[in-house]
Amino acid sequence: MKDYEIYSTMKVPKNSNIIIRLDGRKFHSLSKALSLEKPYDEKFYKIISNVCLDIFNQFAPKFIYTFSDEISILLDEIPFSGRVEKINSVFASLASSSFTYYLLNEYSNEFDLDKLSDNERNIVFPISFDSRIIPIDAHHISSYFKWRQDECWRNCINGYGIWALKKEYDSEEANERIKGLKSNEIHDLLFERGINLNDVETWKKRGIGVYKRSWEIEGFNPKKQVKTVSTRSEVYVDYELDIFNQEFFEELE
Ligand SMILES: Nc1nc2c(ncn2[C@@H]2O[C@H](COP(=O)(O)OP(=O)(O)OP(=O)(O)O)[C@@H](O)[C@H]2O)c(=O)[nH]1
Ligand SMILES: [Mg+2]
Repeated sequence: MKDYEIYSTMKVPKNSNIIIRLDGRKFHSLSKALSLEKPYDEKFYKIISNVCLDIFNQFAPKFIYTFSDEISILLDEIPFSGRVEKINSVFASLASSSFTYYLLNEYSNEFDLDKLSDNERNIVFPISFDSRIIPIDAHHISSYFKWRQDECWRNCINGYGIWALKKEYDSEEANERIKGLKSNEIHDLLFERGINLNDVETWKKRGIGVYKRSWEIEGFNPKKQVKTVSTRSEVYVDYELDIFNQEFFEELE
């Protein structure tokens, strides 16, 4: 019967870096059921950041990047002997259970989960994510993340634009109007309504990164009477990312 498991031998290319991209399933409906704040809900982003930290702690990837309901994970050491089915299923289920855990245990009061109707509850629980694997050579890593970061920025402009228009028009008309506008026109529209995207928090415009950073600490050994230098490191959640460039990825530990 083992012969029927025809995908089980499918593996990612040897010696390749991979990026795993997870995306929340039906998060548009989830955001409605939970009445997430628009265009950005800080509680939601705290949950997603915690999910990224759980992934980081279990798999020690090189870098994780998140915005909206998607998470990209850069791995230079490939788990599960590179088995595609195993990697996709484990990462998707880890994100799903982690998200559900934080939503139920840490943030249940903030989202008033007790007040959900049965219908809303069925939409929200259980949470699921999909997963895909992107094998990538070292030269294209920064282009990949720049691509996602550009999407994050587009999302930000559109998110604020539609949020502003929905204050003046019904949903259908607001959606219709935003479709016909270029980025700079949405900028102007927002500016006329007192919103300057330059002043919006960096994480909304450029996303959130999770990675390891280390620094040196100078001390003194009194027995030997010499100065000492030791290295400390921590997993860092970066809400102030720069626009991605090649150097950023070369410097990752
Ligand atoms: N209100 C609000 N909604 C958010 C926020 N972050 C993400 N979302 C929602 O998450 C959705 C993510 O987009 P998609 O992945 O395309 O939508 P989806 O419903 O998850 O669709 P599938 O991934 O195909 O299942 C957005 O459309 C928003 O509705 C937030 O901070 N506030
Ligand atoms: Mg989604």
